[in-house]
Amino acid sequence: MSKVLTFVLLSFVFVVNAQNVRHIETINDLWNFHKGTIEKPFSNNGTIGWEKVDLPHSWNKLDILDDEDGYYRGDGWYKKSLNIPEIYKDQQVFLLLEGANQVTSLYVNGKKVGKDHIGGYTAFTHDITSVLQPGANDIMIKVNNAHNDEIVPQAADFSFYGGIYRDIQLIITKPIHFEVANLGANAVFVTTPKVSKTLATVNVKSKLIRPKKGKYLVRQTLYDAKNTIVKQTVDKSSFGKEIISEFTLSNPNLWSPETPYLYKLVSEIIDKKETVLDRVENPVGFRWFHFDANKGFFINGKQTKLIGTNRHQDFYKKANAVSDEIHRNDMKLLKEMGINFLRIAHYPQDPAILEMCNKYGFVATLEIPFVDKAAANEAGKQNSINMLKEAIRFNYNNPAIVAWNLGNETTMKAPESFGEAYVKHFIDTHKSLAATIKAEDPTRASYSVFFREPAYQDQFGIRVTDIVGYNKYYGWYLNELDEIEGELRKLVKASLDLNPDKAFILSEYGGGADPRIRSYNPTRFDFSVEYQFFLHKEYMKAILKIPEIVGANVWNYADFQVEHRKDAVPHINNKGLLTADRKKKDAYYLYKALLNKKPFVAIASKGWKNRAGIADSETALVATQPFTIVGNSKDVELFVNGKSLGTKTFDFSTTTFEVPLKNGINLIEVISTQNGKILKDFASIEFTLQPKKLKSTENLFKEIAINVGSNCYFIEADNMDYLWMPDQAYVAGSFGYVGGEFLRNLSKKKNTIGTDVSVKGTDNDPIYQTQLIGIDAYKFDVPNGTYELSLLLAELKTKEDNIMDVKVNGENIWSNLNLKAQYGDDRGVAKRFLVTVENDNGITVDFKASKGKTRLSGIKLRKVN
Ligand code: GCB
Ligand code: CA
Repeated sequence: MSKVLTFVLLSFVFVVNAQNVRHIETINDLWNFHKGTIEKPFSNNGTIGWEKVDLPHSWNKLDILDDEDGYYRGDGWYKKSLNIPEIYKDQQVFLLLEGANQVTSLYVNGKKVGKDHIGGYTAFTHDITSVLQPGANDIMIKVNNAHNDEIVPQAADFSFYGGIYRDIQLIITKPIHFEVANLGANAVFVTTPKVSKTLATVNVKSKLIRPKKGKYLVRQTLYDAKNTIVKQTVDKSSFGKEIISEFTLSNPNLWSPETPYLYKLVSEIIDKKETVLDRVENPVGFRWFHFDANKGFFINGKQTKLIGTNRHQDFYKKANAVSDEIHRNDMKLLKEMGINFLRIAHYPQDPAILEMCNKYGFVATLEIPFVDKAAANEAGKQNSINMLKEAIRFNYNNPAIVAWNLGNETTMKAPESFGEAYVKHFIDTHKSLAATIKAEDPTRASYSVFFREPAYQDQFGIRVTDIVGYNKYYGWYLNELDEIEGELRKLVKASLDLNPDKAFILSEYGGGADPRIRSYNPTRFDFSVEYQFFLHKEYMKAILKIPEIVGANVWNYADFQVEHRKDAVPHINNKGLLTADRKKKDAYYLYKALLNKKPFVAIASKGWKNRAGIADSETALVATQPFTIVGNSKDVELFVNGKSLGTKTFDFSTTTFEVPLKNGINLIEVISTQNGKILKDFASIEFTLQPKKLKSTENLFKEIAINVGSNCYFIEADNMDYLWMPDQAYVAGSFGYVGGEFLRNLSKKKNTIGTDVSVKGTDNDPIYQTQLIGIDAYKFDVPNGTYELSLLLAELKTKEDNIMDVKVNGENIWSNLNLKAQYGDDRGVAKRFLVTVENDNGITVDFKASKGKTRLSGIKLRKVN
């Protein structure tokens, strides 16, 4: 009893003391920033013309998204005057930069400090004590994000944003302290060499910066999750030597995805009088794990299928300058979705990410940005090794991490195409990196991720890590949805045939979805939210069926910005389950229904609020459309405008109702019960009912917009959610096209609808990217009246000349139209015409080519009078 009391008191004393032994503060506010090179950086020219910025900061926040190719890659300068607080006598002062992309030089009072830091994603620390002066100190930091042959990434499907995009910490210690700058920023290394249900060993390696003389001790104190001391040891330190502290704990609370129990380890330097001189905290999680190539991943003896996502550090219009709050919110949304696995791709990320992986129980892998291609020269190899060491040392004490990944799709650019010297460095880099992982951290698996068939990698002998990952986009870049399971089985078998003991992770899979694109007839590469939903459903079925897929990560948690991407939204890779500004897409709810353990039901498409459709019949005042409901209960009842449509049973957490929708607001409600708990979701849908016959007197025609050449609806998000309907072949009494074919993308054996050209002069690329080629006419069987007719056109990547005439009801409205000659390449053009219909014949728009082919991307008709 009395012992417990002493411990409680002790811990109280420590907390008070803690303030006094190591000072850490962020210095993010009010930097002066200048983009570009500076002739005389240290001439006293002040900061006139400099911009005031706060960290995290990137100078590429907006230039990724504009219509111009490329983004600024060069120097950026940060400058600040800093008064260093006097905390201790003879204090040591450090600057820790959590991340700056990608070469960073530090100058204090005009003097260069240390070497340039190479690599944009790892933390590093400089000791600035010797260059400080009393009072104000000039801190200048130059960051450069230009391409550099000696630094990875050389190429990748993400943007290499420049800037100091993570926190800077000012760290002040006493002259005696735990080493701060050990290749990065951590020098206390915690492992748990033996863990079982009954006993765990903790091993702590540390190094002291201390005077030769004097007796200094290292005290390790382990606290449980209630902040109660459960163990304490004290070890002697001798000058210049690493200190190893080791102790055991019986009946440890184990860390696992279900119960991510964390202890806290406080490492202190004390003197004979037990005065605390320095203090460092680390999380400790007790778990043991292994990968079995046939049976899967085991943690604490329990087989656990690892399911989760990949994640980039990227946010809409913020580049990579993402706050800790956003990082933590991402992790919270993933927790809500129910994952137990996170691939931190394609580079080390903010400490906030791993903090939350530890707390939420996400098993994690972490990698360096050796992506697509090697920096194939000696310096490039050394830089890669160094980066990996920094990554491992800085992130070492996170129990969530189970594997270090040396690279991603490193054979993306066929090595042999760069010649022999490249191949040699390339192979050597893989081997050295794999060896570095084993040397730095034998407690975790080494890992590498590829995308080509296993045999391709083997010709170079680069499948040298403990486990392997594959990125495969069946049902997207290649193959159709119904081939996913078969293809995955073949791939896993090929990998295991070559290396029977290397566990297989499906490190990436997914497909793009633009929340503005919706379809009841989704097809591969149409970027509809619905296609993405079906794709993930097929993948999850297959992944859960194949035991040799030890783990899987969706590509990607959220959409991210890439300069060179030309998808539905140019510059955005939209394979996210959430948008780049973190709005949930339908597939997010599917995963939540499948993975999260709490009772859950949702209308998957509730984010799609403005809808339209053609009335079921000439006299009907409703149009019937499918609604998919997701949930983890047995069944669900759906109500539309208060009327029940009955109850349906979930199959693989999904079920679909055919719902009649009337013109105006429709309230959809779903109700389900699970273990006596009532679950509900609802959506309010604003519906535009289009008459089946445009001359209907019950339901008058007002306006229609058609996404010509597409099976998809398109929502003009930045235009009051204005809705474009999918196209149809002409139906008498209604509307539609006559003649022509949907434009298809035939490259890379895709044969998909539409094309992936970034269209100039518009944000509504998907309207223009889909079109009818060789169209003869577009017809609307509308009543007499005056109409506003809009035609949307674009000539995308055409070679030959195309000239056409457009007529309405026989009258020329647009003659000798040569889009390319008159408007330039790849530009969206929209024109409005007034048309009067008097003879009951409706509207026929005729297209006739005098050279090449006719085309049409979108058409809109509005009755004016
Ligand atoms: C991959 C890459 C990833 C890309 C992704 C894609 O395999 O590893 O960086 O973003 O494919 O979307 O194509
Ligand atoms: Ca179109």
